[in-house]
Amino acid sequence: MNDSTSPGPPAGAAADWTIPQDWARYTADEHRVWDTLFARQGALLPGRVAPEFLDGLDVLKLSKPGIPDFDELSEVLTKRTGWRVVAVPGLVPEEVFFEHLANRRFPAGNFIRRADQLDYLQEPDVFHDVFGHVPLLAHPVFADYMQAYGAGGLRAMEFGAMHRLARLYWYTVEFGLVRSDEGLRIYGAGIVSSFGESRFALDDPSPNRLRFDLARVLRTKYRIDDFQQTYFVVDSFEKLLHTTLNTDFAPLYEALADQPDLEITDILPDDKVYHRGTQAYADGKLQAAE
Ligand code: HBI
Ligand code: FE
Repeated sequence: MNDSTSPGPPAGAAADWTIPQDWARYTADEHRVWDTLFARQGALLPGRVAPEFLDGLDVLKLSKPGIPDFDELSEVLTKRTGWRVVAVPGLVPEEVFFEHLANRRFPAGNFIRRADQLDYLQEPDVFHDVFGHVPLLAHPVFADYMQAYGAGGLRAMEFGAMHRLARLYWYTVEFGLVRSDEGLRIYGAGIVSSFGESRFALDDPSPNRLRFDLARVLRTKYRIDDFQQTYFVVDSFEKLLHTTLNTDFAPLYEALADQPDLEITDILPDDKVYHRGTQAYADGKLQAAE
């Protein structure tokens, strides 16, 4: 009996919205799109991306040409961190998504963008999900964070705090940066899988880069249709996991209830600022839009 608020699974999908990946169905063109995207990011990411991401690519043998077979991927991944990759037709309702993460199942789109859409993505496709998200699931600490996030998401729904957990996901799992001895590094899947944003996120003077603070992120709005205008930097994956596991979210939600949301480009007096953005990109876009 599914919750009346969310639609049931589409035809052909199981109650948890999973579908067969049907790997044999992919065409040579679709495999070629994956190879093109992989080659572009593979050339761009070394020196930009957290080294743990590259280790994940390596361990999961993702440099093998063509769209990965989720069963093969899950074989290796479960031995490492207990995670599996399951195929879904696209975005799934929040509670279905959290339930999968809480059980160490990563729901990955089984479709890939067209060759004329390399840089534009409506919904997370197999390249965003598998190239962007899966390599870090081979890293034990990050794998535990993702499971803790899923469990936290299920609890957040009871507090009506889903929108806050969505922000935490957005500013870490999707668009997070991490500190390293050599400087800031990318780890968010939304950046890692994007040719343009893999450079913008680290090099462009436009966006803010602020030190991650849980309460701060839970108050901060985000946008889904363009490059981010603020990135949050975690000290390490260990600290991100520790914070998530050791925070009692209920009193935190209480405390945040009467604090106003923060605009995307806001910088607070007690923010630790790695870079105060010029916001030129956003202004440029806005001018273009006017
Ligand atoms: N469904 N397949 C899929 N992939 C996602 O990344 C995803 C989702 N549903 C909801 C969702 N993400 C976000 O709302 C998260 O913040 C929960
Ligand atoms: Fe994603």
